[in-house]
Amino acid sequence: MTPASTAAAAAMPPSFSDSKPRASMMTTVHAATYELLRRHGLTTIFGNPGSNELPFLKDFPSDFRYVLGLHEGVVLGMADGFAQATRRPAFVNLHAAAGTGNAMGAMTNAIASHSPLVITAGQQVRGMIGLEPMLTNVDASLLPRPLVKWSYEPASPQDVPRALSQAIHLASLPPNGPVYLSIPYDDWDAPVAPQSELLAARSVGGATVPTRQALDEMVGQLARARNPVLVLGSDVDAAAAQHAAILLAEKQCLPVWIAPSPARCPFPTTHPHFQGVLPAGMASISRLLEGHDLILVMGAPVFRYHQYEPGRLVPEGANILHVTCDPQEAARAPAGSAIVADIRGTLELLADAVPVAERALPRARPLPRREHRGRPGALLPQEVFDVLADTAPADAIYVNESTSTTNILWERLPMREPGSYYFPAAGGLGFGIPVALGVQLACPDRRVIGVIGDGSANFSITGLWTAAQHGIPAVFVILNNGTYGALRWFADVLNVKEVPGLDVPGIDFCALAQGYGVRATRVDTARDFQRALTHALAGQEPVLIEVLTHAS
Ligand code: TZD
Ligand code: CA
Repeated sequence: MTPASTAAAAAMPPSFSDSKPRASMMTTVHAATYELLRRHGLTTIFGNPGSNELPFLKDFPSDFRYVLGLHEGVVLGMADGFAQATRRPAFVNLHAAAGTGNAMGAMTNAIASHSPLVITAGQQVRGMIGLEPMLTNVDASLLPRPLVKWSYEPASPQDVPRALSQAIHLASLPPNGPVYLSIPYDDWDAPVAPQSELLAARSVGGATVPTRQALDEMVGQLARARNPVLVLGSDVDAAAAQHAAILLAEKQCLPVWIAPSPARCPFPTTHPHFQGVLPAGMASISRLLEGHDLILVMGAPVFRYHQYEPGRLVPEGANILHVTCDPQEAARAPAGSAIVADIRGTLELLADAVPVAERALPRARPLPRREHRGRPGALLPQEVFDVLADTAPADAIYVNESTSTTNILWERLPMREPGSYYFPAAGGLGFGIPVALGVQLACPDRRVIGVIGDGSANFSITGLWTAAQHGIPAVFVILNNGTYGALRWFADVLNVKEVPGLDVPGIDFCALAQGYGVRATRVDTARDFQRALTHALAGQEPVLIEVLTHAS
């Protein structure tokens, strides 16, 4: 600025600025959006940028942090872990159609686990969308549609802050879940609509609890039941309602199962009422619950099956009473009566309303034997979990993506605290590494241990780079058995032979980790694993431990 222009500016009469439009009317969509995000505590942006996103990211405010993932599956997974562990919405920024497409595998898990994700993607400039230039998101709102609760491209720049406000509220209204907004990149400098500042002050609540009559009916059904059982799902943990589940189980002397294919741990596995995780097949579930006349299912779909096992949906003479936060889950269940309600509110009311029952205490679940036959050159999966049980802190958080060893994990790992376990709710792989990072960012006072198969790890291996760059101290235990173990098991279930593409030999995970800047070590005995794990847990940086394992 020349001295003359400085003088001219200084000489401007005060009335000059008064004659401008009012400050709020001059606010840009960009400024209003960051203010809205700030008000909602969404100051961490998980993203991978492209040309369409640069105008959104310009002048990045210093009170925000950007967590870069090198692939959008990693970006979405990190946000998913962060949202689940904080039990709050997380913000994602993807690149248009290609970036959204890369993230969609991870969205299958996010919608199934009711993760509140506010997913945004940049779009080409409004004036060119119809010409389908490079990096256009053609039919943007259609692209992720089955995997989000709501998908939208604002009809004008002025609609962007309002649409974002709608997205944040929808993501965190029950059932929580991902939402998607596509935003053309010429919207950011546009002025906002009048009174946009009212958006940031809004609050929208949605928890509903059963009516007095419905609650009395539930209490009555429990009182009349001869042999009731409690089946708890992931949403009990998502709702931070473990304490109420424990109280209900103890007052009513209920045996407690975890619903099939759990994505979280809703009940302490060390509790004497805990019976285990139900298998993911109709016939097996009915066999295990045989003899119960009331099956009270809280916070799970009825049920998340995997293998097709034709058989009874419900054991003979049993009734299902199902409480879920998700109307879709309630409506699609094949049997039982369902109530759509807030899981924590309902559990607390119910636990309070029921009397102390005079039933026999449930039998304790048998614990697995600890002796290992021990074969040279590699560990048995059970040895891996016994070392983890002996060595990890009592409040460790496990992110499990070792598919063929999941049953062994549930038998052997003690998980006492809420928020101790995460697994891909829809079975989509690529979850483990990024979700471990997101959970570790959300819970700096606890240690996250990713237990990840060699097959699964490769779907999002680039997450190791983010771990190194941000110094996120998760420990990655890679179980390297050289194969897609779960698919070998499934081939047996289906009785199919000679299937190609099931082995993944020749991958050096230590070299991969070091290439991305993460310290790594390879072990093939329980002793060395224990030593490596102890060392990793003593430090404060990410470490990868490649454990050679026998197929289970
Ligand atoms: N691709 C994606 C995105 N999700 C999937 N679920 C699969 C493929 C299919 N799949 C499974 O369902 S389990 C599995 C595959 C490939 C094998 C995983 O192998 P792993 O673990 O090494 O991680 P195990 O313990 O050897 O099974
Ligand atoms: Ca494997």
